[in-house]
Amino acid sequence: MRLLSSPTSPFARKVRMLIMELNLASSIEILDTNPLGDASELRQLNPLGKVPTLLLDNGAPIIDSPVICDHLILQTTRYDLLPKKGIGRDQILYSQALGDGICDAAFSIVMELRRPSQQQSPLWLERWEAAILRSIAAIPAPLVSGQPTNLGDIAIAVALSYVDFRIADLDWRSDNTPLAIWHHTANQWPSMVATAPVST
Ligand SMILES: N[C@@H](CCC(=O)N[C@@H](CS)C(=O)NCC(=O)O)C(=O)O
Repeated sequence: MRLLSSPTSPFARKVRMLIMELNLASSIEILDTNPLGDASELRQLNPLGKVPTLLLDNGAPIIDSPVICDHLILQTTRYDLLPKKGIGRDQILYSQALGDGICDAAFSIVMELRRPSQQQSPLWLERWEAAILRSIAAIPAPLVSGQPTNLGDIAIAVALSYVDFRIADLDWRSDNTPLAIWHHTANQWPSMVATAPVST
């Protein structure tokens, strides 16, 4: 299998972390791809032109990080990370959606701030920032911090690190101390350390 990925994409990071947690690193080749550059192979596989995109050995693409994660967990039967059904599954998918939504809003802020200042929308910048802070406040408190216990933990850890990486001056910690303590430990998980983004 091949994963079209980017070193700074939080969605790709979530999948790369899961690959490590599932011990699949030797069977998935990671291909660095810049979705904002000349990404013709990416667009052929994924008309949305987004990373991550997983290419199966049979040539079929799988797009959208939650779908990729679900596929990999099903293949490895690691249902502790995402059960096949039940309330536990719903809660984990809620956390994942919250984490991914935080990343969507943070990515939008990054892109908006790259536009000429006179074209930037203060209204949208404020809406995205407010959505990030509201969502962080709504994150269900993770109980275990020694290792990621499920896909939701991975998504939340990645999202908080992406906010730190791209919107470093946003103070989300003051009002969310237990989460900040949990995130400090999560930052030391081997799969977090190995996938940490480098500024571009
Ligand atoms: N819902 C998608 C979001 C993926 C996404 O937005 N990826 C960004 C990079 S962080 C991207 O490739 N953007 C390229 C573009 O929007 O043209 C997922 O979870 O995989």
